[in-house]
Amino acid sequence: MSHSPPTHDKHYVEALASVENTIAKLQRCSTAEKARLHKDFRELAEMVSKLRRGHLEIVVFGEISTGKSALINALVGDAVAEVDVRGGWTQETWHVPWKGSGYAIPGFAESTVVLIDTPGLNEVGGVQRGNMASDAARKADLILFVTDSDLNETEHSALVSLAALHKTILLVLNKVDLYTKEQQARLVEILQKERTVDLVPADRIISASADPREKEFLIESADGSVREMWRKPAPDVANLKASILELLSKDGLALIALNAALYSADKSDRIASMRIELRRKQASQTVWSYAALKSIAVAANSVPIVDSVCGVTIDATMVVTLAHIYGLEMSWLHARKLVVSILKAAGMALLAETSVNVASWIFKALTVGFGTIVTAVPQGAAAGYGSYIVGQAATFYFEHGASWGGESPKQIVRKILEDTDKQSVLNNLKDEIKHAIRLNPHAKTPTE
Ligand SMILES: Nc1nc2c(ncn2[C@@H]2O[C@H](COP(=O)(O)OP(=O)(O)OP(=O)(O)O)[C@@H](O)[C@H]2O)c(=O)[nH]1
Ligand SMILES: [Mg+2]
Repeated sequence: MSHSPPTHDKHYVEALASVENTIAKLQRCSTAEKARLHKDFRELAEMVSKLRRGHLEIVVFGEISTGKSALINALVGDAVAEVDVRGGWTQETWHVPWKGSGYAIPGFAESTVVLIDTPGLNEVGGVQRGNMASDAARKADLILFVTDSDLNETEHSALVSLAALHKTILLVLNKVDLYTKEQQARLVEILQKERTVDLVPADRIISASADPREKEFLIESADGSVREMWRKPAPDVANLKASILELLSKDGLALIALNAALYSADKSDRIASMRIELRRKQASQTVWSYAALKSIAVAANSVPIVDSVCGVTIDATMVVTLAHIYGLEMSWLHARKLVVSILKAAGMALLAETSVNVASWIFKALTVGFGTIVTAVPQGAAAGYGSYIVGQAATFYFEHGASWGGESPKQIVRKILEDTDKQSVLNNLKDEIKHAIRLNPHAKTPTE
């Protein structure tokens, strides 16, 4: 099958490039990051394929039992979807090509319009299915938001979030056969003037009856006798179909381009924030385990802390590891310099924290329920605390692309010291030390 994407259309070309860029960004992620983002990766790949094939998705969305499935049947002109009075009937998102639409996206040799049926919102116990529906709506090029009455709270808030995503929405007031002409007009007016101001333009609120209830018809025979008969009127979705086609023929290509560009921007943000979160978590784990290691080493050797070679070695190794997490290469010498500059920036403040004299409160914190190792030498805890501060400062430095973010190291380190709750750091450190010792039963412990 040959497709010829509309390469002359600027927005289309830009949208395609933007999705492909986001995919490239994802490919540069670490293995751990990729594992977290595999769903996004699959969805972006689908988006590229959708753009290349000229695939336009209309998602039918709304509360349970508003007639979403019936609407698809009426538009397609065939009973393709199961319809039932029981709310929550549609359990899965599924799609059907809308061949009879007669619409082709300009610039494509072959394009498809698909209608996507979704499970209804607000189904009892259907949170997961509700999320499925919202996921589909987020990907939609066009949304048919179906209601059968005035909007309730759930519908209104769903509409607000879709509008916030800049989705193009047609609000369908279905089941109008159940209302008198006056009631219908009043409902449309309320929807237009009160419920959807700034959310859906007034001319995008459309009445329909996808599966009208049986009605009593009076049938007159040739002999003049009249009999009553119950019949189901034909569905009435003509206005809806006309509105959809008008919208598509005006903006079809722009819709898929806009949607793809927004989708990829959203994914790109998600990748960025997930990366920050994941790196922060890894960095924090690294800092804790090095701080524990430092405590144990210092306690075991009873060496002076701040200017001990052993101490700086551990901190510098921690810094090299942190640099690595942030995708930066750092020589050991460079790392050592950074450690020294952080310690210098901390100056008296950290020296005071780590001095033996003021370490008695640390001592107290660490004796509770814990044996020899750190209690014997309170410098151990103090040293661990120092490493923790160095680790925090180094994390800040790498998170800001190996810079102090326009501030002086002194300002940053001071701020970290101010914001740190010593007691909880020490409690945490105690747990880390226990954990480290449990993992390494051969760890040297000082004698009491
Ligand atoms: N009177 C009337 N009833 C309708 C209309 N459209 C749908 N219904 C009825 O409403 C009920 C629900 O229709 P569905 O199409 O299954 O509704 P849905 O929104 O897909 O429901 P879920 O899949 O459960 O979320 C069925 O009994 C339909 O016959 C309509 O235009 N008028
Ligand atoms: Mg349904």
